Amino acid sequence: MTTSHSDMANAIRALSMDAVQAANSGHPGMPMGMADVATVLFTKHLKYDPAWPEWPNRDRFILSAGHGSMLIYSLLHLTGYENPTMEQIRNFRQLHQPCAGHPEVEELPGVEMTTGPLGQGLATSVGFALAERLSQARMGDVIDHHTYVICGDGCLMEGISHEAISMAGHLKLGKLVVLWDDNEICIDGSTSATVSDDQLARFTASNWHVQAVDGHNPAEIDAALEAAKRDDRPSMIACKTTIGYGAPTKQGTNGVHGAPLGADEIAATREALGWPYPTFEIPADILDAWHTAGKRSQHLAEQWKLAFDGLDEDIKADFTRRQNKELPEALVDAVNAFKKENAENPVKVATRKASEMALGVINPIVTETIGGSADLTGSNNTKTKDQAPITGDDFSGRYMYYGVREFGMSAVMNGLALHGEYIPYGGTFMVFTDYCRSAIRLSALMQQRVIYVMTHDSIGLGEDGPTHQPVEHLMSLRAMPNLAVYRPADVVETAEAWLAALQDTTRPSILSLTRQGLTPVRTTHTDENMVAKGAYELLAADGDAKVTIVATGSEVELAVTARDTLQAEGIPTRVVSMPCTDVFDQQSKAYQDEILGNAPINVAIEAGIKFGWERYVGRDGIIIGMDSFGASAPAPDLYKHFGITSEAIVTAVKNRL
Ligand SMILES: Cc1ncc(C[n+]2csc(CCOP(=O)(O)OP(=O)(O)O)c2C)c(N)n1
Ligand SMILES: [Mg+2]
Repeated sequence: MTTSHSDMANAIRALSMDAVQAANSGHPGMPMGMADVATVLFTKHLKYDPAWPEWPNRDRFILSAGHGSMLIYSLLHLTGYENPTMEQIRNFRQLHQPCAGHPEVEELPGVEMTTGPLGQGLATSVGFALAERLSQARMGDVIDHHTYVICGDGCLMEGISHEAISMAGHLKLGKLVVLWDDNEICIDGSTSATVSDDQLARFTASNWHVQAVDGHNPAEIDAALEAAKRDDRPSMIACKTTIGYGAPTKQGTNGVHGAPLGADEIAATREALGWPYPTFEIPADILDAWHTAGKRSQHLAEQWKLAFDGLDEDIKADFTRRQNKELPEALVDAVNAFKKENAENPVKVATRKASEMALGVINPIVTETIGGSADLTGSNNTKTKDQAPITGDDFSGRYMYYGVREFGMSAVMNGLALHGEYIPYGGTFMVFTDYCRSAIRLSALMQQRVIYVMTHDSIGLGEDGPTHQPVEHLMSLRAMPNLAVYRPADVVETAEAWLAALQDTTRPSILSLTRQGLTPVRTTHTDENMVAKGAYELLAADGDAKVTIVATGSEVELAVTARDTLQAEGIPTRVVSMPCTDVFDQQSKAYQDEILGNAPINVAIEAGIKFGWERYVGRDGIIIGMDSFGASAPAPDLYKHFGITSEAIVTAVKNRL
């Protein structure tokens, strides 16, 4: 006897409503509404092997509507992944349990990314689909998979959906398939109150293939998925569904979006669906049918392993190295040679230029970097000579012209990193980290090595004025957990920051780089990566230190000049360069004490908000920085106007003596 489609879909519905009820919180409506679509996808189309979740050529499935997390937990359990177990599903949303409120990538194999911030799953899926194209261009058909997304009304209302749809259409990402849960319900009620876009026309306008189906009709869903796979454009399937399908009095309303159904409604739903089984119980025949579906692609995974084994040794070794996040051995020596050359022949350049110089060494060696910029390539200095552009017709290149889509770029970079073989880096102006921020936050939360090249990092950018001058950005980014913000002071420090960022495999980095030229401060070579310590003593005091000046990036040279003046006047002064507070905070207390020292007078200087520097110089410390937005004028005038000068340091110190 074959198990019916509806029995299989009802298993998802039952687990979802029961888990939400047990947790007394969560979102039953979406999984119940999309159960039919998900059942067709996971039993007939998605290529995956629960016994080998990391299979590199698996299809990727992204639940962009992350609030419907019980959908993916149900699917993983039913198809036979080791986790979540039924016990873990019973512990939905509990501490130290893998079935978190929203899906978290490091909790469960099979969850490809952390979702919940609406729209970002959709945008990140563009990065997954792009990574597939890049890998196929490099390795041939051994990488050949689809990327499927389930998104909701909310995902499509978010602005980032436009960036994502536009990029995917432009890049002709034909193996990206989006299933839209077209249930016409959001939290506040009917979507008719907030949106009247013709979504199909919107996707069509961006060069997508579109279809509309009854999301409760398995044959229609199946046929649409077939057609989507045949078409060489990215595909969107609008699936008309009833949110909370099966709940007699609550389905089709916002009441079922994000609250437990309640015991009575659950009993009535069991009745209505013809699901007489007890809470958290799946009859053996239905579970068997799901397990069988879960084994559908196992032979493909085995064939893939043989095909992979047959590849050239070099290609295999390189692929495995990238997947393991190991860097080519030649990198460290090459960076050290570059540092030595630049310490011995120092040049005054902007750190954005220094970054380009460093990339000139890094990119030919680390061939997994995928560079890019959000339409500021010439300003961010992100492209090196050896990088050809990636286009919809040729994915062999290594440089993405992301267009003016900062948030989209950042989400795509997350997808590139999550796919497993690439180290994405991308640039825009530092002030527009605000546009990227939610994706930066997901890079950090998901522990992904994404490198943000953020140039024009202070009032030092000059005439473009306060709209373009970051002020609070550095400190606010430093406040984000698991993000390393590097603000190097010259060419050598920039190279060290790049190396540190590349070597940090479980954390994104921001490189905060100047527009204006900087006087070199590191003119004695050492192989040691000083930036990787977070902070270090750049110049010792001549005598018993009376003053410690802590500075970052473009202000380190001001600290050096101030030290010269103070020393000349008999005031022993040390300079600490602090390119990365995040890394410094992780050093031993002994190291931190040694670097911060015990001089009676402590100064911090940075062309950014003063807020936060008390942490390093104490409440009695002198903090030279900003309290307001910037202004439009030449950079030297602005530094004077805002009092961020070496003279200001000297005067403040003398006032304390
Ligand atoms: C960026 C973002 N804004 C707001 C929310 C809070 N939120 C979660 S679900 C939701 C409504 C989503 O509506 P829809 O996508 O139609 O989901 P459905 O109610 O159909 O399940 C909102 C506003 C969020 N998770 N992310
Ligand atoms: Mg909805």
